[in-house]
Amino acid sequence: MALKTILITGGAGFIGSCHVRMLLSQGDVKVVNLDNLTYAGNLDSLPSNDKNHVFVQGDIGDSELVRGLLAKHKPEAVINFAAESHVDRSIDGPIAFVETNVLSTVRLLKEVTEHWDTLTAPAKDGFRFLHVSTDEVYGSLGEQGMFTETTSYSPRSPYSASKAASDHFINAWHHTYGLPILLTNCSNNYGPYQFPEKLIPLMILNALDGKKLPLYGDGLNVRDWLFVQDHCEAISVVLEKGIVGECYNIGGNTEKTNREIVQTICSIVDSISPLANGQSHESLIEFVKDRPGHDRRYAVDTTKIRTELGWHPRFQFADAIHDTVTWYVENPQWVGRVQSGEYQQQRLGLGS
Ligand code: NAD
Ligand code: TDX
Repeated sequence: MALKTILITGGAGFIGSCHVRMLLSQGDVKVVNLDNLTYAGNLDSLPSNDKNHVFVQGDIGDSELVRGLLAKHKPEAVINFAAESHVDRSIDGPIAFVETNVLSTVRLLKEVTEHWDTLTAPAKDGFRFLHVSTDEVYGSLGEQGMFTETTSYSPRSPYSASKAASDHFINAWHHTYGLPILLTNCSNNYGPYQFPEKLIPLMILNALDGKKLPLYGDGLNVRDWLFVQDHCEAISVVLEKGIVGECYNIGGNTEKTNREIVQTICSIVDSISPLANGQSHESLIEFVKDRPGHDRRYAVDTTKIRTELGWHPRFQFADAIHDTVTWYVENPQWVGRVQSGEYQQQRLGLGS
């Protein structure tokens, strides 16, 4: 029987690579992985030799390339992970966020729609375009309440504004052209292979190196945390069972202040690699200038995906954060190549 083919975009990034590894481990899916290898893309996070994995270095906004890939591989689904994803970078340089998260995403949508238009039943009916988005599009919460799928969009950073724009285009493409879309809005992910600009891997690696642990503002901003494997499983469930045109919130029901997160990481690192002076790694915490426009709290109501699609997270925070810290300790080669910048030689065609 022919394998199912899925076009994954951004599959060399943190969540996309987890999804690619998960699909390949199932053995019954061919993955075409389109990623232009920005600083966030890393081929070290992917299997180097799997016959069901076709890696293509390229931009989702390269219409000719995307057209050719769709015609050649005829995927049953496209999952769009490709994006500029870091809020701090969006504050320093918003244009790249508009270029990728809005313009290139719309170019991708246009090519996918033209391809879908050429299909006939049953391939046309079964086709899906799943866009991976974030809870940040809903804005910021006070001490109470949670985001539901009907919460109005109120993005407040250049990153979340660009993701909100892409979500609107995804919905518009469904309503205007009939493209069978699915949309997911997920909370903060953590786990292995995350680039150390994000809170959790940054704090793990700084603690292990005995460096300062910079907490923005008072450290009391709240995020809901989900282990990356849970997110990828939720995406597969939405792809398989989600109703076309619908949006599904995904989250871990694990609200933590940033300070709690860092304290947890410190106590794990204390047990693995104690500081020479006998103090806890918490002594390395430093309160620094707040992020401009820093959203105070995110919390996600996941009733819809739980009750309608039967998904729920499998991983407990206490176990998964411990395993995440251990992963960074046990993978010095991945970490070292990221820290030295060597991993980027791949995209320059200099490495193997
Ligand atoms: P990431 O930054 O780790 O990876 C993004 C990947 O996309 C990289 O491999 C990069 O090379 C690639 N890419 C960027 N621009 C591209 C382009 N124009 N063409 C092709 N490839 C391109 O991001 P991530 O954390 O894995 O996030 C993946 C998706 O999930 C994003 O859409 C993000 O908005 C969303 N999301 C992330 C989180 C989180 O906590 N990390 C939470 C919810 C939603
Ligand atoms: O050094 C730091 N110190 C600090 O206090 C960093 C990098 C972050 N923080 C704070 C800011 C946030 O309140 O920690 C929290 C998490 O920060 P990030 O890891 O940058 O994530 P966030 O801004 O919440 O956005 C993330 O989750 C939602 C992802 O980057 C997005 O792609 C996703 O959509």
